[in-house]
Amino acid sequence: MQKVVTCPLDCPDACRLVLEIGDGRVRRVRGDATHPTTRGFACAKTTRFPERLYAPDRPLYPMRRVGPKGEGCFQRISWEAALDEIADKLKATLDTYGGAAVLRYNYAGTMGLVEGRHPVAFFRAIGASELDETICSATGEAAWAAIYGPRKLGVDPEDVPKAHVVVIWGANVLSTNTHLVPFLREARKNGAQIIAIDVYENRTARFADQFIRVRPGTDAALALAIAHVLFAEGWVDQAYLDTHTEGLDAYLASVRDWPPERAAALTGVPSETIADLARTLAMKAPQFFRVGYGMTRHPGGGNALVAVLSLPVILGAWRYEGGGAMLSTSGGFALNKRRLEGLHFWQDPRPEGYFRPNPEVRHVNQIQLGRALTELDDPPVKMLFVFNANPAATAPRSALVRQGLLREDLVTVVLENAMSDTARYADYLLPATHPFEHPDLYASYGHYHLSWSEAAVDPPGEARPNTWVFAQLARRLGLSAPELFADAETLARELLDSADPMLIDITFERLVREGSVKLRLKKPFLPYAEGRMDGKKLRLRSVEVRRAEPQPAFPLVMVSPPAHHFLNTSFGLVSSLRKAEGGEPWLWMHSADAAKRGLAEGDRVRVRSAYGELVRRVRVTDATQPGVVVLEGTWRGLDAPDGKSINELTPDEPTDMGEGSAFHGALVEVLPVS
Ligand SMILES: Nc1nc2c(c(=O)[nH]1)N[C@H]1C(S)=C(S)[C@@H](COP(=O)(O)OP(=O)(O)OC[C@H]3O[C@@H](n4cnc5c(=O)[nH]c(N)nc54)[C@H](O)[C@@H]3O)O[C@H]1N2
Ligand SMILES: Nc1nc2c(c(=O)[nH]1)N[C@H]1C(S)=C(S)[C@@H](COP(=O)(O)OP(=O)(O)OC[C@H]3O[C@@H](n4cnc5c(=O)[nH]c(N)nc54)[C@H](O)[C@@H]3O)O[C@H]1N2
Ligand SMILES: [Mo]
Repeated sequence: MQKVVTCPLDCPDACRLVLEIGDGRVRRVRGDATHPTTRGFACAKTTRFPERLYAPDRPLYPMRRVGPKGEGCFQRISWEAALDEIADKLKATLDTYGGAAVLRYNYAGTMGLVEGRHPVAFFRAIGASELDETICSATGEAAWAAIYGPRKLGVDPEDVPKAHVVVIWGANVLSTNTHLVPFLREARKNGAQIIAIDVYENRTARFADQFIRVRPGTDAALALAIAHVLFAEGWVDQAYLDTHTEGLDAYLASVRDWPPERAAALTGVPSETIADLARTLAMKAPQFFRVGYGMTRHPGGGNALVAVLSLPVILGAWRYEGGGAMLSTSGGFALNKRRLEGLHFWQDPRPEGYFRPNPEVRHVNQIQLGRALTELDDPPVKMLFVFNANPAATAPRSALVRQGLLREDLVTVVLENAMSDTARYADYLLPATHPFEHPDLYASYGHYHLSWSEAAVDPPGEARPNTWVFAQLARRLGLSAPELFADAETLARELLDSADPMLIDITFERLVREGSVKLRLKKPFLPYAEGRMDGKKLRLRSVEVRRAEPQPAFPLVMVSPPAHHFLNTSFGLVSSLRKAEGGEPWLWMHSADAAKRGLAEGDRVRVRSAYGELVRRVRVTDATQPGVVVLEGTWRGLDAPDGKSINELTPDEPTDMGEGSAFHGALVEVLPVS
C-alpha cells in the first residue's frame, strides 16, 4: 500500500513523500514525482525514516524516571498515572508559584501546524512563561522586516530559472534546501552564473561557478562595498529607489564608509573581486539572492543581512521575475493562527475557561534556557515541558542547560518519538507519535505549496500526539475553553479561515482531495516590485559592521552549520547517516592553524571556549580558512566520543537584531590532548 504525506522536517523543502507501507509499518520512502518542487526526489535523510521510526530505543510507553537525573533510567507507567501525576504537580506549581513557574521549550521538530503550534495555546491559557522562539530565524526575520516589512515573501523558487545571476549567500543549499537545486541547474542551463559566498568551501561552494570566501561575520562590509561600486558606477536602479524606497541617505552614509579597499582588509575578499562582483550583478539582471541564516548567526548578523538584502533593492531586482531575494517564503501562508497558538488568551477580554489570566507574562529567550533554569527566581522555573526539540544538545551553552536540567526541584516532562539527549533528563518521558502517525497541515519556508497529511500508519506502543497530551492535562486542570480540545481537522479549517487573497479557493476539502495545493500567487509574482506589500515604501537604513573579535585566549572563530545527512540532531540515531558524516564529529582546521599548533589529521584535540571544553578529532583541510574552524552538524551528545554536543562551546548572547542566536560566532582555542 502507498500513502502520500508531507515531510515534517524543519527544512525549507516541505516535500511530499510517498510511503510504501507493509504490515502496518513504513517500509520505504520516495519523493512524489507529481509534486512541482519535490519532483520525485527524496533526500539522504528522508529515505532513512523507517530506521528512525522504528529505532529500538524509541519511547513507546509513558515512563517515570528512576535513578539519578540524566542517566536515562525509566520505569513504565500507565498514561493515567503519568497524566494524573503531571497534572497534580502542575496544579501545585500554579497555586504556589503562579503560571510563570511553568516553561515550555519547543521548536520545529515537526513543522506541522497542529502538532507543532497548537500545544503553545495550552501554555498561554495557563499563563506560563512565554518562550521567545529565537533559536533559528529571529535575527533573519528582524532584518527582513526592517526593509521589507513583517511579511516574508521570497522569489518563487519555480521562477528561479529566469534569473541571470544567482548569489547564494550564507546558505548551504545543496545540503539544506536540496529541492532548490534543480531550479538552480535550470537557471544555469539558461545561462545564469552561480556565485556562492561562504566562510568555508561547502557543497554549495563546489557546485557554484564562483566561490567567494569571506571572513565570518564580515558580510555587512562586503555588501556595502559592492553597493559602493554600484553607486559609483551608476549601476543602481535610480527610478526604483526614488519611487519605492525611503531611508536612502542613511544607507548611503554607510555605503560611503566602505570602499572596496577597506572592505577587502576586513573581509579577506580582494577589492578586484568585489568590483567584479558588482559588475556581474549590474550586467546580469534579473539577479536572484538566496540568502541564508548562516550570516545572521553572528553578533552583528542582523546588520549583515540588512546590508545584503539592500542589494536587490538598489539593483531594482524585484521588478523582474526570478529577481529579488529569498530568505523564506513563509509569509505567503497568511493562515489564521490566532486561536491555534492561543494568542487570544492574552489579548481578548478574559475568555471562558481561562485558567490564570496573566497578560504581563514573563518572557524567556530560548537561547538562554540555561540561564532561565539556573538564574531565574521570582518565581524560579519549577516545571519544564519539552516537545519538538532537543535543547540539551541544540541550545547554546549546553553545560549551563545541563546544570539546569539536573536541578532536583525541577520537574521536566519530555514528549518524544525518539531517544534524545534531553529525553534522558526527563522526570516524565511521554511517547509521542511521529508525524506519519498523525494528521497535520503544513506550510513551507522554501516554496508556496500548502499541504495536508493524513496519518499513514498506526503509532507503535502507546504513542500519542502532542495535542492529545495537552488536552488531557487541560481537562485535568479543569480548563474548559473548547479550542484547547479541538482536533486536527477543526484546527486546520480554522487556519484556512483567512481572507488573504493568496488563500482564496483553498478549502479543507480541496486540500484533503489534492494533498498539496499551491497558493494563489499573482502572475507574474513580483511581491516587492512596487514597494512593500502593505503599500509602504521599502526601508533602506544605515548598517553597522560588528563581528565577534578573536581574542588572544580564543583566536579562532568556530562555525557549526548543518550536516548534509542530519536534520539538526534528528537522524543522529541512524548509524548509516553517522557513518556518512565521518562516524564522529570532526573539527575542520586550516593547515596553517594546524601547523601552528603542531596538529596533524586525525589528532584528538581539546576545543575550548569561554563556556566549556570538548574533545574532537581534527581534519586538516584548506576548505576552511586560517582563523576559522568548522564542525558540520549538530551531533547528538549521545553520539560524540565525550558525550557532549558542540553547543558546549557556543555563546548565548543575543545578536544585534531579533535577540537571535550567534552559533557561528563562537570564539575558541584548539589545543592538543596532553
Ligand atoms: N541537511 C540538513 N538540512 C537542513 C538542516 C540540517 O541540519 N541538515 N537544518 C535545517 C534548519 S533548522 C535550518 S535553519 C536551515 C539552515 O540552513 P542554512 O541557512 O543553509 O544553514 P546555516 O546554519 O544558516 O548556515 C549556512 C551557511 O552559512 C555559512 N556561514 C556561517 N557564517 C557565515 C558568515 O559570517 N558569512 C557567510 N557568508 N556565511 C556564513 C555556513 O558556513 C554555512 O555554509 O537548514 C535546514 N535544512
Ligand atoms: N551549534 C549549532 N547549534 C544549532 C544550530 C547550528 O547551526 N549550530 N542550528 C540551530 C537551529 S537553526 C535550529 S532550528 C535548532 C533546532 O534544534 P531542535 O529544535 O532541538 O531540533 P532537533 O535536534 O531536530 O530536535 C527536534 C526533536 O523533535 C522530535 N520530534 C519530531 N517530531 C516530533 C513530534 O511530532 N512530536 C514530538 N513530541 N517530538 C517530535 C525529534 O525526535 C527531535 O528529537 O538547533 C539550533 N542549534
Ligand atoms: Mo533552524
